[in-house]
Amino acid sequence: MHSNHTIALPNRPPLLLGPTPLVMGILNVTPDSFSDGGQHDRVASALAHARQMLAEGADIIDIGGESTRPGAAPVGVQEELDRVMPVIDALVADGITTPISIDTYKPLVADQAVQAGASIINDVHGLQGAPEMAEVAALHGTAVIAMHWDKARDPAAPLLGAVADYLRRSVAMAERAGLARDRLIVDPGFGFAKSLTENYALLDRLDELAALGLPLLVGTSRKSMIGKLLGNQPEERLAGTIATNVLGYLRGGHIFRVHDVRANRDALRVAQATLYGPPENRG
Ligand code: 7PM
Repeated sequence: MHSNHTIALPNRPPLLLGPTPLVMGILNVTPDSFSDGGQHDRVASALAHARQMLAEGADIIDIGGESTRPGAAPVGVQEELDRVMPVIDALVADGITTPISIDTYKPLVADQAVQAGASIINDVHGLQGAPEMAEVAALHGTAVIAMHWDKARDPAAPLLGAVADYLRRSVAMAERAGLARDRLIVDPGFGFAKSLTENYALLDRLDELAALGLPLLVGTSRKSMIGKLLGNQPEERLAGTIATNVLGYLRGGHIFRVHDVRANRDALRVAQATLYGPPENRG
């Protein structure tokens, strides 16, 4: 059911991906999140949120300066750096050794974040937005999450083939820059230029992407594919999120990007026990 992968990371033990699901906790660093007390308060609340997600069992912390959101106003490089760098510095100063991923499509932000201690680049442009991105990853030997987001996709072409072809191009871009394909994780990009029907078809057919031979990340947490179905607000989408993640796991997913770490992790552990037996029977 789950393919096994060892993903090397700079200055860290490798990520081991296979039957045991990994949970990536989302750490949003935005001007309006949590605090109006200025820079110091913002960093302090981000650090507290990261510590909480680690206590809840997060395996990776994903830091995003919200430059990458569909429909959001683009954020400048300096603004994005001002948001994310103090938080990465604070996590490192705090002695956190859990791998940090940087959610950015900007090579300069990725480069700075990795130099400060991030070991994974989470690129919603799948290395296809800027040729320098694959070079930054290759230079530092980071892992890369290549997500599918094709705003120019032909809506008449079959979705699964289009996503797989796009991700194969991401792999080719990585290899051309000297980044080995065994450092890549792929992600179908739920909610990114896809209809509701397409998002659910992608989830149901996630197993078909296993043909790429790479580990799969699932990012559905609190997204509108759940809210449109249930008619609820983002904070009310945990049950729906868990359903998508358990199904994504059943279809071969390895990493689950979530806001609510504990509940998703609990659900995924139960799913793992169902497929592979409880820990006492697994050796
Ligand atoms: C507004 C719209 C705010 C969309 C936030 C979002 C993914 C990601 C995001 C994903 C990977 C969110 C998204 N989604 N990175 N970054 N995969 N790899 O809901 O699905 O978090 S941003």
